[in-house]
Amino acid sequence: MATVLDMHKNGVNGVHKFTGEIPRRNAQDMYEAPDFYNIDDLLTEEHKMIRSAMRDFVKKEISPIIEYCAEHNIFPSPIVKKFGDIGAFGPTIPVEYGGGGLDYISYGIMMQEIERGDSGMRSTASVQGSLVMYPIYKFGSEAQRKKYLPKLASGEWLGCFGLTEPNHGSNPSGMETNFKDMGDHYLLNGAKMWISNAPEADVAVVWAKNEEGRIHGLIVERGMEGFSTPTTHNKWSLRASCTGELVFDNVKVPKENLLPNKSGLGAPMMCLDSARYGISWGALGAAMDCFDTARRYTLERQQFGKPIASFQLQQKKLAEMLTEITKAQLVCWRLGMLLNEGKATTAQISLAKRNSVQIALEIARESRQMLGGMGITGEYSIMRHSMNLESVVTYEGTHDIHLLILGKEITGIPAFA
Ligand code: TGC
Ligand code: FAD
Repeated sequence: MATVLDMHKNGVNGVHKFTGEIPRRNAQDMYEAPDFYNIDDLLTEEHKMIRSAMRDFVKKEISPIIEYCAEHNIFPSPIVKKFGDIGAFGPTIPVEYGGGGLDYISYGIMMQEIERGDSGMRSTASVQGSLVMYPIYKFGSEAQRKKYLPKLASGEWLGCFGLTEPNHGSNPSGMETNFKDMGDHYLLNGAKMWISNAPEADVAVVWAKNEEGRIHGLIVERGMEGFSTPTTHNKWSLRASCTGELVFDNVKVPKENLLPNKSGLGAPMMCLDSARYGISWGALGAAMDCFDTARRYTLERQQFGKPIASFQLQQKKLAEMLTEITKAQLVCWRLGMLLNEGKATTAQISLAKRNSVQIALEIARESRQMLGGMGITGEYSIMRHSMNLESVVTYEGTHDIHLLILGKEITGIPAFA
């Protein structure tokens, strides 16, 4: 049996790959979003149109296949092109590079709608937009922007982001992946672990240290000799998202693939700011789906001759869920406006990510109980959201790391080490 250390060293690998048709289930997706404080009044007509288009997309393209994919641990590859077609990749990237040229509220709304469907599907979209397209746009050369961004935006190519390593998760500054200047190319060695999209990715934005120990971003393409992306199996969370390793064994990376415009840990951290913001809205979407499912179920389900929604304990749960959802909606909207104005701080983003995921986990757990035995089945989305959120509370900075980021902001004293 593999030990934890073996798994960190060797990865949790397997070999199967699904090649068949994904059956579409005739799932009735009757989702209605809660909006208790009329947040709609804060949105523009464009925001509402984007939301309506994404909601329809999720009902048509994600809800009918997602339970099957999660149950069978299948990444629905055709979704990549479909996300590209609807503009879910890089909505804030300028139009000239294939992006949407939209604001941060639009981005948040998209992530909320997609994660309402499934956190793994939101992972696919937010990694592509915030962690692959964003660094190429922000830190890349003009030639890199032109080469990669349009293909990533359209979904012709899928990307992944390699920061975490077997020995360095919460503390990425300790990374061991490194590259040497060989004159006409760089020689890349090392390994990344827990990388969303990796097994299917065409390109990887990889963070590695140069000979002076300075962190840089490199664009590594599938097919480069010595580069492999073994799949991570045995996940009980994000089962419709593909996760893997990135292994670099003397990979010759062309010099023009180094991101020239920023180095140091601050570069990947800026990408994380954008992705963590997307998760704030996304996890809230999962919470809203759980709430809506529980509300509808309790109105229909009869016990003791009455709908279970008539019992005070059920109403208490629903009232508390709606309170937390409403507070989080306001936090996310305000954070989006601060980002639009270029004023949002990392700690503000940490507060929102941490809060949304925490309330989503609690709401998933409570709503699961409100469905009784039915709550543990794949007939309803709640158990899947619940399991997914166990990854969301860990990736992009764990719950406790975000608490420490807030603690540092409040006191001025870093308590990480
Ligand atoms: P620290 O000393 O605080 O900072 C080191 C340097 O980085 C700069 N910096 C930032 N710059 C811009 N924006 C930010 N948000 C920044 N955060 C830090 C900082 O100014 C400093 O620069 P300089 O020039 O002074 O050197 O760094 P630290 O080593 O003490 O670490 C701080 C800590 C623990 C908060 C940080 O490392 C952290 O956030 N750890 C969590 C790791 C994490 O979030 N990993 C995510 C991996 S990607 C992922 O999970 C994708 S999942 C995707 C999906 O499927 O959806
Ligand atoms: P560790 O850092 O080993 O943490 C273990 C525990 O120790 C946690 O509870 C943590 O909070 C706690 N801890 C650590 N340091 C401290 C401290 N100073 N004080 C108090 N407590 C502490 N990474 C990528 O680079 N790209 C991806 O695309 C990506 N996708 C992912 C997809 C999935 C499904 C998962 C599960 C992870 C993904 N990750 C990705 C990795 C993710 O970012 C890391 O798992 C996360 O940052 C935590 O690192 P770790 O798992 O090594 O945990």
